Amino acid sequence: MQVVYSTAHLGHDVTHETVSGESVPAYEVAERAERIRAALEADGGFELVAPTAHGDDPIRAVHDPGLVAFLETAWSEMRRQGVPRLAMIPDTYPNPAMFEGMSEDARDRLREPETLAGRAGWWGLDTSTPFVAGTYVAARAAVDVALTAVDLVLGGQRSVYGLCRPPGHHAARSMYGGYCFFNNAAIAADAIATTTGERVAILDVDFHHGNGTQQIFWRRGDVRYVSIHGDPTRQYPYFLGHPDEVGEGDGNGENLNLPLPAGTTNAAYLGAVERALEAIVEVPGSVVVVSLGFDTYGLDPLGDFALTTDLYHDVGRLVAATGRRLVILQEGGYHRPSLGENARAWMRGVDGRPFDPLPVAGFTGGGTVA
Ligand code: SP5
Ligand code: ZN
Repeated sequence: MQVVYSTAHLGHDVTHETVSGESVPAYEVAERAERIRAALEADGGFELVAPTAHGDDPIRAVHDPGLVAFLETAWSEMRRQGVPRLAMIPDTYPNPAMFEGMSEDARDRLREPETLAGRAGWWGLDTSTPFVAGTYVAARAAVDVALTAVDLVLGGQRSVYGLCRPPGHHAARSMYGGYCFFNNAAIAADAIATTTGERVAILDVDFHHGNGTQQIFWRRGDVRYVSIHGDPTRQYPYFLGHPDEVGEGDGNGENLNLPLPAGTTNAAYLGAVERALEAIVEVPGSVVVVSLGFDTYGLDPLGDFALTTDLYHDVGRLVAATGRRLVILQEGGYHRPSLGENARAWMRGVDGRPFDPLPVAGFTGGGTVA
């Protein structure tokens, strides 16, 4: 299998994020992608490919030009405004209740502030997504990784893995957040739909609901979004990901959310995968985009499921068994020691190759570490 990878992600070298008002060591760090790259290289069955540049157009097809302009200029503007910080995290966000009672006209007159703190709050979702000097270049490279994976699949490859970092599925048309800046999977799916004229299905198996992807395709009938995730009643992104969110307009019935409880085991998870794949194969297209996260792993510090490495081999196999060509894009996964093996298991499953785990400590279920 070809794996698209760029060293540009290393420039998005965040050290801290803010969780519940407290500065903590960042979860979404460069080591994540490096662990996966190293494991796939050591496996020997994967070919690393560099991305090619795809320009702004595919990004603007999905994102608000204002968001693109903000992300492109934020760092130089921060320097110009003399903000003496290594990372930008806003503290004030426009809660919709702030505008309660205002007419649509009055709301249309709301505008982006000028100070960086205000602008970051205007475009951002949460305090866990710091912006540093190399963020924009890294986020652009992650889009190119996704679009290069699309090129390779449309060029005839059966399945290609885009090792995107930063991830993308929390980024909406006009919003960044959840460690995501541009929505790599949505940009890829839109590019596939535009290029092929076919319908596209997105399977999101990151632990978190992909609120950004859902938002982008909410009213579109040509892209179906199916997500398995921790129930938003207890987990980030908290406000979206419920089963009654089914899409509207042309997109009515094209959005499927499958939230799961804390402690979800391999067996229960496989049941949800089966339901999700039924919805995926209803879509009459040849390509499926996978938003892949390993934060469903039993030892993940952000997720609360109990999945094991072996399960990822099964899921990869089952997704490939749909017969669709796969553009597999990396999203989350924060238990760093297991990321390489989990990615290797998933991709070997897709390739129909057996998986022999390396003899390292890992989660084996039942709350034990073997
Ligand atoms: C791509 C992706 O997986 N983004 C996830 C963003 C999660 N943001 C952090 C939310 C904080 C949740 N509370 C932390 C509890 C740690 N024990
Ligand atoms: Zn996640």
